[in-house]
Amino acid sequence: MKSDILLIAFYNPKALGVRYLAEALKRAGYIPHILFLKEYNSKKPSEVSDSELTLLKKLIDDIDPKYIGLSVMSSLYIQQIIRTSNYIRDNTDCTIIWGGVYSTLFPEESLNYADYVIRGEGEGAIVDLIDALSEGVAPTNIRNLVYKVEDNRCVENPVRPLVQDLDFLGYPCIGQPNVYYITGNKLIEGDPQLRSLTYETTASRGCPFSCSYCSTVNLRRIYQGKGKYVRFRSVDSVIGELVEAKKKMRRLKLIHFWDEIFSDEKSWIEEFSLRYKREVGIPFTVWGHPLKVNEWTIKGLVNAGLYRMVVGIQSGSVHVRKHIFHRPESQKQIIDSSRIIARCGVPEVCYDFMLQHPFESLQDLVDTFELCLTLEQPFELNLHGLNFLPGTDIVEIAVSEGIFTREEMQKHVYGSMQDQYDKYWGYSGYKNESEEANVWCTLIFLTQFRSLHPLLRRIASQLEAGAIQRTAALSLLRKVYGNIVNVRRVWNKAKLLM
Ligand code: B12
Ligand code: SF4
Repeated sequence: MKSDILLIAFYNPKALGVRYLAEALKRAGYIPHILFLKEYNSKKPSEVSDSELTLLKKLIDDIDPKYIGLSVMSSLYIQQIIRTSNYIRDNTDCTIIWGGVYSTLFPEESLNYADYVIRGEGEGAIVDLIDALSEGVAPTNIRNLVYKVEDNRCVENPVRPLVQDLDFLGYPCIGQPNVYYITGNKLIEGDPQLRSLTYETTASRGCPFSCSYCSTVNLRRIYQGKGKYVRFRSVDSVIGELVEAKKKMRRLKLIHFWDEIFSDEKSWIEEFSLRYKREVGIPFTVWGHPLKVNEWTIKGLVNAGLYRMVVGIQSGSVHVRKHIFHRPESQKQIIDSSRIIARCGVPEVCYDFMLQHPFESLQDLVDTFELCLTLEQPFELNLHGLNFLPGTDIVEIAVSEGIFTREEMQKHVYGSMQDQYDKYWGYSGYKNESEEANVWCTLIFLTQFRSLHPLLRRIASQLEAGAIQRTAALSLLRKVYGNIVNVRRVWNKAKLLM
């Protein structure tokens, strides 16, 4: 019988990457086990505890795998992965393989902790690697593989072409045997997905845009000349997966499409909206981009059951968007897209902004405020800070503009998990400490309430004329309306569940 392999995903019991890898390994005759280590917490994830590591050791002893694959998706919790990986190395004889976005972008650093690194899409490479190792063959010719040779030199094999026919990969595994979840100092057997109210999937891979703060651009560069980067599954495959998920998940209430940007391809949307409504019929959410919004697509999606759309705008300042974030959309295109979304009746719309980063002047905040006043209501705002992800173009911009030295930047991108999440949500760290900047952020936050617009305009013009604001009163207003936002969110969720 072919040997067992344990795949570990961190801070995300839904992780699609390991579920696709498990499917590929299963097809090749292996017995994949999946461990989801730690729950997903978008604001305050806790560190991997000693007793969670002990549970991991016990699990490894029980399964007795030869190979352990770690999915290293984000640099934000890289310290936790290193700690876990070192623990496995010190306490077992297993061969350690790292893969995922971080390992793809930083294979050499990853090899400090792993025996092998697989770059890019891993379905084909992991099967080839385990086949070779099991047969005692040197894996040196395997594409996507990165490994060390005797003089400690790191060899990076070329990546194989991108899988063009995504349907060929099948569906990400759910509800299979041999799935475990360690979180809150407990080990729970069984796939946590089966108990969830939501199912997550992607109908495509890749994104056509090139935002400077996003690792997607770096991934695309690695795959230059290796086939089309943005690829779509067939509608048939997506619907087939969702119908199966619906059968397995008795409590299923909502589907999240995790495509970086959801399709706007006319014939695809036409077929999808017809079949989704008929065969799946569960509300769903998508991520969108102002340049991918058109009346025809959004109407089709609403008709199919689109419940919530999150659209990245990131800044109302043309300068920040164009020159810092490398986002090509104009002010008019953003406003037009918000009108289309409103006209099509998307039930929940959320606009995403990254504020209070070191590139932002007060005028940029004023521009964001003005833009938010113009966006078609109703909408929610998701305001957060900027994470400098290692290797992204914005890191180079920050260094070349003298905002940070390379050493300071290193500290930022490899800061502790909590520090990084605080920078993302609390804007701390790079925070523009000026009282005025904070007031503008409060005004921006409040634009999601149309009834406040006359008051906000009055305060803004006083502010622009140099008048001092009663900041205590404003922060109280923000608190009150912040609570309203929270209650509205819970209420909407409750409505959906009912
Ligand atoms: C969906 C998504 C999410 C989802 C789910 C995250 C997840 N881990 O599954 C949600 C919304 C929860 C999310 C949250 C976050 N995300 Co996110 N997310 C994505 C997105 C758009 C797609 C990921 C996906 O599901 N792809 C489809 C699957 C099939 O592909 P895959 O996961 O890459 O897996 C393949 C390969 O990587 C490889 N592989 C993966 N694991 C392994 C393991 C082994 C052993 C091997 C051999 C191979 C291998 O093989 C897989 C199959 O081909 C990516 C963008 C991107 N292009 O990847 C960002 C991305 C991964 N996210 C990112 C970030 C920063 C985050 C957050 C930290 C944001 C925040 N500040 O809170 C959190 C972290 C959450 C978490 N615990 O991972 C960054 C990571 C970059 C970095 N350097 O850190 C990315 C790249 C986007 C970006 N901004 O650049 N995210
Ligand atoms: S649109 Fe989103 S996924 Fe695409 S490059 Fe920009 S931030 Fe990344």
